[in-house]
Amino acid sequence: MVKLNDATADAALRVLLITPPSGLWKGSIERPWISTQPLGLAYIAAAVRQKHHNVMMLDAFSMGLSAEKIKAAVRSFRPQVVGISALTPQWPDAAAAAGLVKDESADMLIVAGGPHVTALPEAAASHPAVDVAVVGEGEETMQEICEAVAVGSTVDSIAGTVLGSGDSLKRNPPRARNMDLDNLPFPAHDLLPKPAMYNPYPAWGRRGKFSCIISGRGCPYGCSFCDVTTQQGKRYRLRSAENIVKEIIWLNRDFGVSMFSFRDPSMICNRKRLMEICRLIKKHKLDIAWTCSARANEVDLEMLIQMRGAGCRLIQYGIEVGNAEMLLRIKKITKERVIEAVRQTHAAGILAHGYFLFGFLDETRETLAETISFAKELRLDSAGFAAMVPFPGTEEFEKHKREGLLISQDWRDYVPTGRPVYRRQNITDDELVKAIRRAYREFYLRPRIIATHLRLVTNYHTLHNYFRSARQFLV
Ligand code: B12
Repeated sequence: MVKLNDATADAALRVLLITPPSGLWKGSIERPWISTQPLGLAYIAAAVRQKHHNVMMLDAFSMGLSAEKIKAAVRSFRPQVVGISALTPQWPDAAAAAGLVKDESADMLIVAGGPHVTALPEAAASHPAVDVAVVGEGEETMQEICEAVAVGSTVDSIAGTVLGSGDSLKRNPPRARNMDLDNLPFPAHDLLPKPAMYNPYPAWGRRGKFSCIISGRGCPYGCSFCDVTTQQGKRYRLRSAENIVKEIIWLNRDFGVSMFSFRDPSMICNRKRLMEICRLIKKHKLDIAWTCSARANEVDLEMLIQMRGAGCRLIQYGIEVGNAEMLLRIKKITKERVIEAVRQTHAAGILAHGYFLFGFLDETRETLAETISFAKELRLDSAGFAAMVPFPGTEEFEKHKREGLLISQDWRDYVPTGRPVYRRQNITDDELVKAIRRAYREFYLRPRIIATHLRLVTNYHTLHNYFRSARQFLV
């Protein structure tokens, strides 16, 4: 039974929330060159604070904090509960952070959460330094965990958690999804580093402070390589336009943020709400710029014109592949529709970015070449090319596991630029890596693209990021 000592009973708790720094597992920290606010953890912070606990956040990932700095924070804040968030490649660092915190005091309750923990909660719970693994969206679960600790009762039976290991493993019933996202407090931006610390996506063409924002949760598409559906379910749960614009106004007035990145899979999925968001941004005369992701089948010219009028600068389309049959299977969309969406995006004065993935199971040399040609033919302004990684929690992971194709379950390798984690049927690892480099070279080393990007370099960070990208992908 997991229970803290009774000294904490009935008191407001001190709760520390951490994103693990990259490289903690090996003792040498690397600060990421693109970073954004960890909104999930900031939502947890806001929910816990709503219950009158004292919360400290350490975005050790974005800040590249050392083990010593984390230990120092633990010693001075003396938390009773520590929450650690992890994406799949961050799990070894999250586990190292849990161990490091536990070494400071065995009395602290260590709670792990986030996409990796949601996909593989039993493995997370089995780690010796982890007391509780939280599955899925964690606001209410974390509130209940803190409540139990505060009154000195057990945390063993809280919905949405997994505890213990081996024969003592306990999987509690899942937590019902929150259907009214407007009721959630806004993410605790005041507990995060200042917006200027974060380095957003480079191709903006605007100077200013930046923040991410989430307009809803869930995604009905269930793409085989994406784990948002596992995390958040198939049904769209949307915040209202008023609630979203209220958060934008708060971030704009109190934090000076003027660049926003909507990070849900598709914030344009509901046309009526999108139009209302655009109307409210204009009504409040907000001088902001924003980007969002979208599916090519969801846009039309009228909608795009309204979006541009409300400050939309860039749309990131998940296009993935260039072979017509694969595209239909993976994204349920035709090449013609994608071409039309990019044309309409430009007609409305918005930049178009395309994401492409290489290395699906039936990928061949020919389909790799088709993806590169399609990316160029589309007249996109920028593009990202990456190896498809079968993240736990996705259909691709299950398929590769079933067919015995996974060659690594070392989660550090699960990054699009990492060592190959699975065997492909028709192409070698070398062919895959070469195709990605070729894609970057052929896409970016064209006069039109170079001219576009020279116009978008507005500050030192952007320039620095271009150099980093060029070194990584072109050289
Ligand atoms: C912004 C973002 C990033 C940012 C910031 C990540 C962060 N820590 O928030 C950055 C740029 C760093 C990033 C990087 C990567 N990302 Co990313 N990212 C996202 C994105 C678009 C939004 C995240 C978000 O704000 N979600 C909304 C909030 C509300 O949800 P949440 O973060 O999951 O948090 C909730 C729960 O997970 C839980 N929770 C989270 N933490 C904790 C902690 C505790 C203690 C508890 C109790 C609960 C809890 O409660 C939260 C609130 O409900 C998501 C897609 C998505 N829409 O979610 C992908 C996503 C999280 N990323 C993903 C991936 C694959 C990556 C990369 C590995 C690859 C890449 N895309 O380059 C890298 C990893 C970098 C590295 N070296 O570690 C995958 C995760 C898959 C997986 N199993 O890990 C996602 C789901 C995208 C996808 N389509 O599959 N990413």
